[in-house]
Amino acid sequence: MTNPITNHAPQSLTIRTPDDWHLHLRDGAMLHAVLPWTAAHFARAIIMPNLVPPVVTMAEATAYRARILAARPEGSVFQPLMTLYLTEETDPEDVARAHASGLIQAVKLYPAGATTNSASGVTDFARVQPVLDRMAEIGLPLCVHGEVTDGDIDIFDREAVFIDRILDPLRNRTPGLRVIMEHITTSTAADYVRSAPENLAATITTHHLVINRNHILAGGIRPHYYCLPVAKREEHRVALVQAATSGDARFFLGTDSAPHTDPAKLQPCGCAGCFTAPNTLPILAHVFEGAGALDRLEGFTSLHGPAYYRLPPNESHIILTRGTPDIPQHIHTEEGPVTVFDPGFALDWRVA
Ligand code: OTD
Ligand code: ZN
Ligand code: ZN
Repeated sequence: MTNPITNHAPQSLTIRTPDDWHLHLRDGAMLHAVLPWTAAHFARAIIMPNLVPPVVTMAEATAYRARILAARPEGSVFQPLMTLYLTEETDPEDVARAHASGLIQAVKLYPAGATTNSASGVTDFARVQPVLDRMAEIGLPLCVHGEVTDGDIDIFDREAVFIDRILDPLRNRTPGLRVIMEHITTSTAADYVRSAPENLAATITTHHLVINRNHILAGGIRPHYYCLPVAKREEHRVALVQAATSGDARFFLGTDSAPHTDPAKLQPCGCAGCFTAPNTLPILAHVFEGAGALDRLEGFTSLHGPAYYRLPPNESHIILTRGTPDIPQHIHTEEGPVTVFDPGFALDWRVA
């Protein structure tokens, strides 16, 4: 099935309703504008806590969850799966309570300064060890933004250096801690995930399956492709497609859909993030079909994630059909327009 445009190409595909295991919904007007796009295709999503100020405590996550539920479109049953933002002041008992109550599914580790709104992240990893130990004890997963932030490390090397200097030592001194490497961008990270027999998985974004660094920088700079971790060489994109389409249950979808208004992106120091919530499923169908792996799409979008998070897969299904999806180039928000990620190829799958 290497040529998708044959008469034998499937015309429809029914899969369990997908979940998004890494999503930025923001707050206020932006939350209201972007949530319907995710709720239209996804049953659940792991909600990233990098608001300003960040979602650090159980009380803050409770309040944020209520705001998300209130912003759902009429009739939507979308479920936000909450996370707490790990800081050096995080109280292990607050985390344990939030987990025991069913409120949170994970804690998110940002190295300080690694990405958008990560200033309150971790600098001294010894100071968060009691939280990590408690999480290992209660089986609560840690989502990791895996990049070092040292100014002397080249931005294209930050993920690989993080694995050696931070992540591998952290996992070794915290036996039993269940880790998700978020938005992996390199073959190095994919290989590292494969090397672990247990307690390690990775999310892969929509955009890192599609763009490499040339798409951002060659022939003019394209701010809408700038995100963190920054896209790497083509060989790494190919390795990510291989991992995502392999059927290996350690890899699953986390879109990292991260909306910023056009004015925030198109300036001398523009914001990082790609807004992929509206067209992720058509893009993924295209990528998986191109890899001859349409039959593995459901695992990536709907089965591997729940299995790792120890949640049941969704009972409901969605149907993808052949045809051009109706997706705008940008959406309007009270804060300004937000450009939808352009995969650079025509989409011929849509969600029925
Ligand atoms: N990367 N933008 C954002 C977050 C992610 O590292 C991430 O998870 C954001 O805007 O919140 C981005 O490029
Ligand atoms: Zn991140
Ligand atoms: Zn993110």
